[in-house]
Amino acid sequence: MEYKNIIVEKEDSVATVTLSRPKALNALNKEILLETLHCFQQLALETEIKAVIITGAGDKSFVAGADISAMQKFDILEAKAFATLGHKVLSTIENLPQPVIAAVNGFALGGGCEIAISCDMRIASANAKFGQPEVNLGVIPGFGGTQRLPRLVGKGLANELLFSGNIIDAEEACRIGLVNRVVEQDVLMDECRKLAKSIAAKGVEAVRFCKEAVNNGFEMDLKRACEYEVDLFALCFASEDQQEGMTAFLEKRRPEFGK
Ligand code: DAK
Repeated sequence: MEYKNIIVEKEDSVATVTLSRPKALNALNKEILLETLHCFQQLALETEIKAVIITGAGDKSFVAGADISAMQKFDILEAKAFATLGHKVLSTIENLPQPVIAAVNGFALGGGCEIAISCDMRIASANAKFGQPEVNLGVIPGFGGTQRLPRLVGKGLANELLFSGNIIDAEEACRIGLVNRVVEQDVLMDECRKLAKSIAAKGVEAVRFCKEAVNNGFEMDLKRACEYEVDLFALCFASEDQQEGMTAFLEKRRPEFGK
């Protein structure tokens, strides 16, 4: 599939996906959502890719939300189809076997904030702004914001953002746990690549099982979740990386995973 609204670059086992509709601050219409869905479905199959970064084109916006001009005339069925597509994209990102880092380089509003939340980790530039301003438009978040945001920052703080539509800056987003850390914009991509490469250098199954354990275990009661962890821990012992990691430790050398 040829992409018109996203750019995909691959280097050193790390894929960087840049959402690019600069004229609309990278707002999400059906086309960019379909391209993003296709892209992440492909990445899921690419075993040589071990970590993914998602960012927005330009230095002003990650994603300024769903495309308001596209949504304005939706009827009920079109709205449902659009929200369903958005959910599919975000759950594909969330469940991608590889870890996904959001490099939030500016506005992350509405659907943009929701994309960032569907990623495993978020690093923001100092100029980033976050919010769920849908109530200003007479709608609610349609891509999982009412569900993932409370799970990430807690119900009270999520409710404040969701009910007021307030926009917060990167420092405040970091304070409430919406982003992992804030860096200057000129080093944002370097920081994300550094993190992605450090993850890519680890045992691929171990990282994958960590992601599965956290994501799936989060929705279970603790007892069941711990049993689930036991199963995934045991499964690691079917991998060559377990042998290599432990042997390398005992031989006092660096492990060479994926050989
Ligand atoms: N959609 C379409 N175009 C957008 C856009 C958006 N979300 N955000 C910005 N743009 C466009 C602007 O219209 C403008 O286009 P031109 O006028 O130049 O043609 C261009 O990007 C530059 O924007 P501004 O001139 O406004 O730039 P400023 O720096 O002055 O302001 C801003 C930046 C991000 C503060 C402002 O653009 C803004 O407030 N944008 C809207 C932010 C927003 O409300 N985002 C949330 C969108 S709602 C659902 C499905 C999904 C959703 C809900 C329900 N169902 C189906 C039920 C999700 C909803 C959302 O995400």
